[in-house]
Amino acid sequence: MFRFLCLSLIFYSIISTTNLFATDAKTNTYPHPKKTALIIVDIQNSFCPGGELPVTDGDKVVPIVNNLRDLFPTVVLSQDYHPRGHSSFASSHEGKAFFETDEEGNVLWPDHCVQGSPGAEFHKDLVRKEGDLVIKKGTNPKVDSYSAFYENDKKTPPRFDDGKTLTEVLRERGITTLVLGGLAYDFCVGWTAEDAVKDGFKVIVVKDATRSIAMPLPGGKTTETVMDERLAAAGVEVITAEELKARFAASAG
Ligand code: VGL
Ligand code: ZN
Repeated sequence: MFRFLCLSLIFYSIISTTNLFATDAKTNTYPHPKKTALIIVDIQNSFCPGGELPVTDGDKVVPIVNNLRDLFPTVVLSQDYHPRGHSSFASSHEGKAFFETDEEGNVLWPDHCVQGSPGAEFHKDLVRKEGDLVIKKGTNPKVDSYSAFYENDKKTPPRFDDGKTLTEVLRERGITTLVLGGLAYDFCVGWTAEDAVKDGFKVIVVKDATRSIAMPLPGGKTTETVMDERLAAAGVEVITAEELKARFAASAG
């Protein structure tokens, strides 16, 4: 009997240690889903087919993002929200066409996401729920903001109506990891991902939940291939929606 008890104890310890290790391995390869937030970047009419700055197949990300959102207790939507006559619009610069750059090298765009216009609204099929956080950006007439964390001056954060920054709100909720999708990969998604890394978050971009503007650059590169390189250098993981789901399944419970 004593022998049996001892053996059971040994077995029990082996099993529980193995389990412990398994749990550790899982939490190491994937942080807890409860500490992970989804950031849906700029899925607005201006960036979808028919909009003023359409991203090819921009609307195709809508069902993919809709399908992912229930994995996350915190969902943030960023909204590009420019005042009329914004400095990032080519129309505000005499003699400039869109996709050219201004005197400081900033890319100039067609008028888009103008406050109060249909272009600024989220795509009609994008699922939104009570409790979603909406962060508006690009509201400063003089400075553009590709990122939802910092304007293009790299220091002024866009703020929620209560004055808090996105980083503050995410930290309050104990969020350590961010999953990003939306438009456009090579501008607002990519810049948001880079700033999130700077503020200490682990960042995953779901590539098939994004589309790129893909402006051609000298040397055969595009703004998309350059962003691939930038995100790799920043330590951002770029994976597919299927891969993300598999990881969540593996780390659940
Ligand atoms: C964006 C250009 C200008 C974007 C926003 O959401 O990627 N791109 N404003
Ligand atoms: Zn914009």
